[in-house]
Amino acid sequence: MIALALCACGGSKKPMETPKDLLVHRLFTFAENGKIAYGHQDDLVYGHNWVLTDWENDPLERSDVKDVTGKYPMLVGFDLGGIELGQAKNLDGVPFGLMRKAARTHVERGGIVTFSWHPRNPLTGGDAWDISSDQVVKSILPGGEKHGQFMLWLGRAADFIESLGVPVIFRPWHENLGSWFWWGGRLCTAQEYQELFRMTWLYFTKDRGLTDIVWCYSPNGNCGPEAYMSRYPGDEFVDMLGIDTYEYVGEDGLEEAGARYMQEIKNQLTYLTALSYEHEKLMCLSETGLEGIPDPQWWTGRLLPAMQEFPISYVLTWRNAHDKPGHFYAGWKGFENEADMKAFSENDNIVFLTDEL
Ligand code: BMA
Repeated sequence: MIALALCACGGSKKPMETPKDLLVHRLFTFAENGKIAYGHQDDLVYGHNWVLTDWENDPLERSDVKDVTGKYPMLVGFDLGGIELGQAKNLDGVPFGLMRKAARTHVERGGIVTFSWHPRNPLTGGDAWDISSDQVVKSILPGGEKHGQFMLWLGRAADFIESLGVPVIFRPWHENLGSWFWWGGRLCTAQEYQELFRMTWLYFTKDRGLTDIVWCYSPNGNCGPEAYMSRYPGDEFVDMLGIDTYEYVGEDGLEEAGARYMQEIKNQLTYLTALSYEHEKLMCLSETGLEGIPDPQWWTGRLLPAMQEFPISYVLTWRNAHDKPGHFYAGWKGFENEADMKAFSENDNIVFLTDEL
């Protein structure tokens, strides 16, 4: 972990001083001590069977994760989808005002926030999953017909992040090896993808001076190191190597799905560990989960043993939707398999908000 120690102070000998330096150092310290912080998408803003209505006057003390484990997650993830159009709510109905309040509240409590972004398709007007054209990325790069409009979109995302006033982990253009988003593998060339990532970084960092951002590159998993690096934007633009990998239950059933998932996690984190040393980057399991958690020992029997040997700073499970009953990736009060998540939260190597390092 010596190599990572260098990156914790920006790869130079300058003292750690900025909010970003402190956040990087904190993330590094988890990994250095063999700990993994736990994160949950959209925690604090809604849960499996509740949603905040009068959020301006709410102390934001509700959390499915806290209901089950007694503790808030160390990280909370939010999604910016919709900010690009200046919408009041994101693509999952979360008011951006609430998101800002929740992010600040969580950081004040000692937590860490991370942002993903499912922006709409700037060429067709469809959503992030509109893959009807393979010209979208090209159209928003300099010289492209949608470049000007897209820079306005980047501007709105930057305005929001700036308005938070707290350091964040940002992982734009995620799951870019699959072809389900308009920036995906078959929808643009590697060079176009890299230009998009660098253009985003340059705009935020240089044009807007938003330097308290930890940039995470997070392709979807099920690939090898060559594929992972094939669209890597470059060391200058990335602080953290992430991977998004889910468990899917196929016709062969839960047992096989769990075994397959564990193997995939181990394979991916093995090469990611090597890459993180080589490139002096932090690493994380940026998204994971088993939808509906039908496996009563998923947390302690699958996730924990698959990831615990690797120096990832955090793992984040996806959201507990309030409007899609089976779409949840953390326990909730009354869920039949909730005890296993509580056991996971009591493991010495898993860090929730109030846990001591
Ligand atoms: C997906 C699902 C969708 C959601 C999107 C963005 O994985 O959870 O319901 O709209 O993420 O949060």
